[in-house]
Amino acid sequence: MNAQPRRVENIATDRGVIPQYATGVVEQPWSAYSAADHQVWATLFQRQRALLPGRACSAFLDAQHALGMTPDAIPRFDQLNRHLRAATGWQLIGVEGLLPETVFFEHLAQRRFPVTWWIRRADQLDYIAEPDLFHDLFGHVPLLMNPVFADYMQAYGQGGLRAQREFGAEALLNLTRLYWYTVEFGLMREPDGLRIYGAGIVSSKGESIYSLASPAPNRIGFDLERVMRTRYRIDSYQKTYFVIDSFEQLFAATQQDFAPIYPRVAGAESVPAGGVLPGDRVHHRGTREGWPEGADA
Ligand code: HBI
Ligand code: FE
Repeated sequence: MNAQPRRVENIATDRGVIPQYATGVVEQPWSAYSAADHQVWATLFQRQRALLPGRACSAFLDAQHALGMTPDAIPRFDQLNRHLRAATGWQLIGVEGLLPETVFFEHLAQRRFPVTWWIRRADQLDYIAEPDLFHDLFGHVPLLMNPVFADYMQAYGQGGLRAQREFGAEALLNLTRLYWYTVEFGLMREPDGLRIYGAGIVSSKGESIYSLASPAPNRIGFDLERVMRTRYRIDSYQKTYFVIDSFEQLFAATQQDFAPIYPRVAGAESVPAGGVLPGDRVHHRGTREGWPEGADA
C-alpha cells in the first residue's frame, strides 16, 4: 500500500471545531489504492455476498444494495455519504485504525462512523487482527442505513461519553461488552430463523458459517445486564451469541437510565464467555466441542 492519506486538520461539529489530533480523521486516498487493493475488496466482497443470503438479516442485504456497493472497486466514502446522509444523517470518516474509546464515542455521538482507510493484503484474506476497510465498510456501514440501528449506534456513543464522565473504567468495560455482543457479533430472530447482523460475523467467511450452523456455541436471548456481565475473547469465534428480537429491542435497551445498572452489574459476578445461567433464554445450549479446555475469557 503506497497510499499516504492527507490528514484532515479540523472538523466542525455542532459543539465547535475539533482539531485533527483529537479526532484521528484522514481523507480516503481513493486514487492511490492499487489494483491489488481493489482486487482484495472484490474477492472478499464476492465471497461474502455468496455466503450471506439466508444468513445475514434482510436489513443488511437490502442496505448494502441501497448503498450501491459492488465488487468492482473499493467504494468511495463521499459517494456512500450521500446515501447515508439522506437515509439517517450518518457520515463516514477515514481513520488510521482503532481509536481511543473517548474519540470513538465522540464520533458515534455525532453520527460519524470511523472507517479504516487501508485494506488488508491478499495474504491476510481470512484473518486480520485489527479492523481494516473491509471489516468497517462491508461489515459496519450498511446497517447505518437502518433508522433504528442508526439511532442505537448514536445512543451507544452518547452512553459511552456519559459513562466516561460519570461512571469510570468498569462501566466502560461493561459497555464494550455490549458493543462486542451486539454491533460486532449479534444475531437476531427473523421469521425463517436466526440471522446475522454483527459486523464481525458478516465480514468473516468462517464465522458467517459457524455462528449459525455450529453446535458448539450457545445462542442466548439478549438481556442487557447479562450481556454487560459476559466476558469475551478477541482471538477466537464466539462461545456465546446473543439473539435480539429486533433493532427496536436493542435501541429500547439504551433508553433506560444506566445509573442503577452499572453498580448492579459491577456487584454481580462476571460470566465466562461460554457460561449459561439459570435465567437465560436459551435458543441453543452449546456442545462446547472444539473449545480449548479451561481457556476461558
Ligand atoms: N475504533 N476505529 C475504531 N473502530 C471501532 O470499532 C472501535 C474503536 N475504538 C474502540 C472500540 N471500537 C470498542 O472498544 C468499542 O466497544 C468502544
Ligand atoms: Fe468492528
